[in-house]
Amino acid sequence: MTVLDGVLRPVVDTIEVPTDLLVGGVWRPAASGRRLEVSDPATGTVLASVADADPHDAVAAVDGAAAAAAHWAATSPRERSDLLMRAFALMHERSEELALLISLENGKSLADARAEVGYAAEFFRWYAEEGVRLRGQVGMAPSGANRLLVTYQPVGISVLITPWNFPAAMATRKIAPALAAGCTAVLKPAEETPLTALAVAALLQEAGLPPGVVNVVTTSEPGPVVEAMLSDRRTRMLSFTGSTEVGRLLLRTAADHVLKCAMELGGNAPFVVLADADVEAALEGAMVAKMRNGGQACTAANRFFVAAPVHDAFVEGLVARMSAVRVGPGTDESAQCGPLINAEAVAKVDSLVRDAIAKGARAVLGGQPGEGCFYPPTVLVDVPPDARLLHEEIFGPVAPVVRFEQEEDVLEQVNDTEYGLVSYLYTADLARGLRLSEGIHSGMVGLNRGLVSDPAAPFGGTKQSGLGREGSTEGLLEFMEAQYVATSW
Ligand code: TXE
Repeated sequence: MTVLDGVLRPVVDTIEVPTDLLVGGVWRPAASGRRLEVSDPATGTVLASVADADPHDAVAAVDGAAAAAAHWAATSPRERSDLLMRAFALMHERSEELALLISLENGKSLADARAEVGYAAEFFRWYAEEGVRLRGQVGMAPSGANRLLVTYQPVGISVLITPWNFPAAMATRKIAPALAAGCTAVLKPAEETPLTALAVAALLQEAGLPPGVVNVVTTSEPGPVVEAMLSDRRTRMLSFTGSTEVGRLLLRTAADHVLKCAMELGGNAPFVVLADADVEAALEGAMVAKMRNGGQACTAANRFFVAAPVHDAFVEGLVARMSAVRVGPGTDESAQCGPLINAEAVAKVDSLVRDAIAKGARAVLGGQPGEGCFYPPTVLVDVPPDARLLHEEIFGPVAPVVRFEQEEDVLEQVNDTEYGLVSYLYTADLARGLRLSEGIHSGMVGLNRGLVSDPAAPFGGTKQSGLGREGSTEGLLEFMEAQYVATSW
């Protein structure tokens, strides 16, 4: 058990939470000796300090991944699968402690944190199963001259960069397919939530992770540290989840080295309620799509488009449900919505709400920041088309509602965004829903569902929401390269 400072020790007593870097199978401090403080967004209390890496540490982590690469790529799919299965079982065993840790450093409610741990663990299980099922192809060239043998090889050393909003699930969604594919990896978690990532790495070690297969680098300076990782000639793959802005920056660096990239970026999800929809079901879905993680999810419903005949009933129901949400520190068992991640996030949400109100929107619930990092559930109506929050990711518990008359007009508004991650659509007519889904430019559609995430499904977006998919077989293939052998017999 590693030493923890601050208040974390008495709270998380049964889970091993290292606070150093994991490099080549060894936990060690940053070369500079610097530390990075991690605090609870609900109270501002410092929970612990972790190693604060610089570019030298980043290169050492790539050294670790490189030293393990050949051996790991040569292990059998079954061996890799067994490790992932053990990690799955351990994650379940430790789910309460992990949920508490997530809730402490991220602020989300314990219910959301428990759901995240369950979801995160499923990636270990799903890829444990999928990794042993992968098949290549054999075909005959159309000319009949030769046979075409296609097999899949691990892409190589992968740099995994994760955000703070799902600190466990975003890590396992990348680690599990990378390991199943036979890749070694360097994980760089968000500076706000490094403890969960370190706990996941410790759990993998307990499951039997060989040295160097996963390395973890925590830092307060992601720019130069990630630059050093991506510029290292041994790195072959970048898997990133975060803002479109940073994603764009990293794609430029990746271009210099022609790295394979999987990018999960921002979203601006529309939530459309057609006139024939079951309003109660739509409200239930809306609460999940909007309020999971206090709205801090790339899949969060960002814009509500509601057909005129059901608009008032929907708004009334939404206000009733949103006003009943209990806001408080995530670790308080009765809280349903925790604080936002930090003061900047509160300022961003506030500026988006102020802008909408200045342009004519009305707050029928909330609309003013709370104490500290808390922002109350907010419902805005009569939101004009030029309000910034219809075009930018809100990342908070704010629901802007737009009334529409015609189905044709709503499709145009839905697609009027640079993002294309997920859309939600409620209608009683399945054929109509499927037809509309085809006209929506997004990688995922929740048809009469407010939650789309599933380890077995290809998660990802179109347009500026990203490149590639995570989860499902597609997520495994992101970490692989097809190799074709031409031969005659
Ligand atoms: O994300 P960043 P932030 C969106 C959301 C949110 C906004 C800002 O709208 O309000 O982004 O959040 C690393 N080089 N999403 O600032 O900065 C960083 O350390 C290399 C959507 O927290 O993109 C972290 O590991 N790496 C999103 C990761 O990038 C850099 C989830 C994400 O941080 C870097 C999070 C740099 N120069 C925020 N700068 C989603 N799609 O779910 C930062 N990072």
